[in-house]
Amino acid sequence: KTRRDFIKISTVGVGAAAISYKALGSKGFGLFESKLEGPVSDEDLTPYPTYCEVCFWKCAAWAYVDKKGRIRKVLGNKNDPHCNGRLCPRGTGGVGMTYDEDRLKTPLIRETRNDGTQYFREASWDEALNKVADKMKEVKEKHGPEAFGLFNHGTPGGQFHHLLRAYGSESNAEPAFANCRGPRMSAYFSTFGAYVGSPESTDIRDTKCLVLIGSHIGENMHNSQVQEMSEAIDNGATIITVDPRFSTAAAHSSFWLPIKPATDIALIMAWIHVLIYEELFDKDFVERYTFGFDQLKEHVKNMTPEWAYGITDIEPEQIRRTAKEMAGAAPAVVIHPGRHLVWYGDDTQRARAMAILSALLGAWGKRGSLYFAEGIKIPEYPQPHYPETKWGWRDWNGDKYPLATMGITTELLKASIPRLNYEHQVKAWLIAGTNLPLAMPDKPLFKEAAAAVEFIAVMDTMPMEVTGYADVVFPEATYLERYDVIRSAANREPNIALRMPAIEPKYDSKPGWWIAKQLGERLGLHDYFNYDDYAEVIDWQLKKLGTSLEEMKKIGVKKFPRKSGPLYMGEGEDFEFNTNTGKIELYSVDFADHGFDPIPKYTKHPEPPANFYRLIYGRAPMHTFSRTINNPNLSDLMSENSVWVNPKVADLWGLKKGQEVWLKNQDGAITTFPVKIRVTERIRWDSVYMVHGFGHANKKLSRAFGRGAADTEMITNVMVDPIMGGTGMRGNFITFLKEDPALNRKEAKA
Ligand code: MGD
Ligand code: SF4
Repeated sequence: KTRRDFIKISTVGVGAAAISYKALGSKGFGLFESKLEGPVSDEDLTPYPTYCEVCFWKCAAWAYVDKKGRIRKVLGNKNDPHCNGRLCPRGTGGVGMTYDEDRLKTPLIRETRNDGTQYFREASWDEALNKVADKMKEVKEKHGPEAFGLFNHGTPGGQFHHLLRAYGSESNAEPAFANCRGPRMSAYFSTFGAYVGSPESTDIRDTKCLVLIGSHIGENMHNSQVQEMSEAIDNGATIITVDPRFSTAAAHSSFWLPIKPATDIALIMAWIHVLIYEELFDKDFVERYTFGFDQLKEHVKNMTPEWAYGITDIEPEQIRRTAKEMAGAAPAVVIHPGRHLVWYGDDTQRARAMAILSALLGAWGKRGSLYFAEGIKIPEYPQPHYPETKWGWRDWNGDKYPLATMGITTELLKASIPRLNYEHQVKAWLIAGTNLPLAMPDKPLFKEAAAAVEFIAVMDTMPMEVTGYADVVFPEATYLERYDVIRSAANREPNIALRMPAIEPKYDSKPGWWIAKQLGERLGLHDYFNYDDYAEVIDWQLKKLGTSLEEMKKIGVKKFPRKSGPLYMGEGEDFEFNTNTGKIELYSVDFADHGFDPIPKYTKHPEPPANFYRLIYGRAPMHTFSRTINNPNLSDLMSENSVWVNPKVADLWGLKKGQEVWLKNQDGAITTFPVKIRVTERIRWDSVYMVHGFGHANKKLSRAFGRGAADTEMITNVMVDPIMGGTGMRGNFITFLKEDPALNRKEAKA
C-alpha cells in the first residue's frame, strides 16, 4: 500500500460504492440502499438538512426522503467544514439508527410483580411524564432541587440540562469531560489560556509535521480531521506516531515509536530536553510569548534521551531524530492534543507537556500548527434567568477538583451514595444520551449508586444497558426525526448548521425538546419553554443572526465572515494570553497555586503482575462507543470486537486465532461474554488491545447482545487525576480464561 491510500473519504454519487477505506482493510462501502426498497432516482427525493449524531463531530448532511416518506440516503453537506460533503461510514449508516426495529417505541414504566420480579410496562406519554414530574416535585420539596442530578451527553442531553437549570439544579455531569477530554481542557487552558475545542483547531491540512501521541486518527474517525491528515500525507508531511500498538496511523507514519505504555510523559520531556539543550527551539517565540523558560530548562536538565530510553523503550537516537524533525518543520507542527486522554491519572500533566512542546516549537497560532478558531454565539431565546442554586456540581464534595471546568461523572455517582458522606447528596437522576454502564469505569460504583438513588428516568432511542436501570424510560425520536439546537462550533470560518426532521418520529417516540418542555410545563416552568414548537426558537435565533429557518432549510449550513481577526498570529505581533501572567505558561502559576506540579514530571505507574497484560482500548472507524453496535448497517461492517494478542503471548498461552476466551482482571472481574483472539505483531507483548463499545448485555438488542466483550467490565481500577478528576482507565491488567467462566466466576467471588 502506498501512503496515498490512507483513509480517503471520497465524495459519493447516488448508488455508488461510496467510500474507499482501502487502508483500513474494510470492504467497499455502499449507501446501504440494499436494505431499502429498490433503486430511486434523485428527482424523486427531497433533501432535508440535518447534522449527524452518530459521533460528536456533528457533520452537516442532507437526508433524502422518497415519496413514500422513507429516508433513502444521508449525504454530507458540501458547504460544511466538518465534513466537506463527505460523511464517514458511521454517518452514512446513521440512518440505521432510525430504522433499527429494536428501537424504544413507547414510554415504559418499571413495575414489580408480587414475587418481587420486575418488568417494564408500556405507558402513555401522559402517565410517564406525570410520574417523572411528580418525582421532581417531591425531590424539590424534600431535599431541594439541587438533589436531582443529570447525566447528559450530546444534543438530547442539552435539552434536559436546560430543564434542570430552570428547575433549580446544577448537579450535572457528562462523560465528555471526566471520561474523555477534560485533561486537555485544564492543560491547554492553564498553558495558553484557551481551549482547543471540538473540532480541534488543528491546522493539519497545512502542517509539515503531525505528532500523534496515542491519537489513532483513522480508526478514531473524526471526519474533516481524517481528510486533512490524508491531505497532509499527500503533501509529504512527516507523521510521528507514538503508540504501543501499530495503529493505522502508525502504518502511514514516517516514524512509529512503539512506546512502553504509561511512559509518554518521559518521552515528551526528553523531546523538550533535546529542543532546549540542542538549541532547536523557537527562541524568538519563547522570549516574546512564554513565561517560565528558565525553570523549565532547569527542570528538564537530566531528562535526556538516555534517561527516557530506560523508561519508554524508545532508542535515544530515535528521540533525537524525531525532535529534530519537529524543529525542522516548526512552526508548522501539530502536536495533536488528543481527545480521549484519561489514561493514567496524570493525564492533565501529559497534556501540559504536549502544550509546552508546542510552545517551544512556536507551534501555536501559526500556519500548520493550531489556528485561532472562531464560532458564532447563538442568541439566547427570551426567558427568565435560571434560579439561583444553593449548591451544584462543584460542591458535591467541597470543590475537590478545583481546576475541573465541568461536572465529574464519577463524583456524581459518589454524591449519590449515602455511605460516602458527601457534603451534598444527590437523590434522583435524569439520564439523557449516555449509556453509563458501558461508558463509566468501575461498574461496582455505578451499580451501588444506581441502587442508592430513589428514582431514575432515562431518555434514549434504544433499549440500552442504562435503560435497564430506569424507573421511567422516554423513547426519544432519532436525530433524523427532530428539530434540535442550532449547531455552532468554532472553526476556521464561523458557521452554523440546522437539524430538522426529515420524517415524522417513528412509533410513539418524541423529540427531546418536546419531552423537556412537557416536564417543564408540569413543573410550572412555562416561561422557560415559551413556544409550541422548537422551530419557533430556531427561527427566532436565526433571524437574530440575519438568516431564517426558511433560508436554512434550503442551505443547511451558513458561513459568516470572521470578526476576531486572522487565523494566525502576525510576525512578531504583540499578543496577550488569557493566563495569570498574560503569557504562555511553561511554568503554570495556577498549578503552583493549587499545589500541583507547575512543570510536568514523569511518574512511574504500576506494571502488569506476572501472567497479566495491560488492557488498552480504542475505536474502530465504523462504530462510536456503544451506541452504534446494534445499528443494522454498521453491525454488518463489524459485528464484534476481538482481543489483540502478541504472537509470543499467544504461544505462551496456547491461544489460537479466533479462539474464544473470557478475560479476568487484577480485581477478579470477569467479562460477561467471551471474546475472540486476534494474534498480531501489531501489539506489544506486555499489552492487549480491544475496541471499546462491544459486549452489550441487553437482550433487546438483537444484533449487539453478547457480541464481543466490554472493555469497561475490565476497568475496575480508576486512576483519578488530582487536577480535574479525570478517570484514568489504563491501569487495568487482564489475564485469559479458556474454561467455563461460571466456574471461574464462583472462584473469583470466593
Ligand atoms: P455511548 O456508549 O455511545 O456513549 O459515552 P456515551 O456518551 O455513554 O452511549 C450513548 C447513548 O446515547 C446510548 O445509550 C445511545 O442509544 C443514546 N443515544 C444515541 N442517540 C441518541 C439520541 O438522539 N437521543 C437520546 N436520548 N439518546 C441517544 C461516551 C464516553 O465513554 C466518552 S465521550 C468517552 S471518550 C469514553 N470512552 C471510553 C472508552 O474508550 N473505553 C471505556 N471503557 N470507556 C469509555 N467511556 C467513555
Ligand atoms: Fe457522523 Fe462520521 Fe461526521 Fe461523526 S465523523 S458526525 S459519525 S459523519
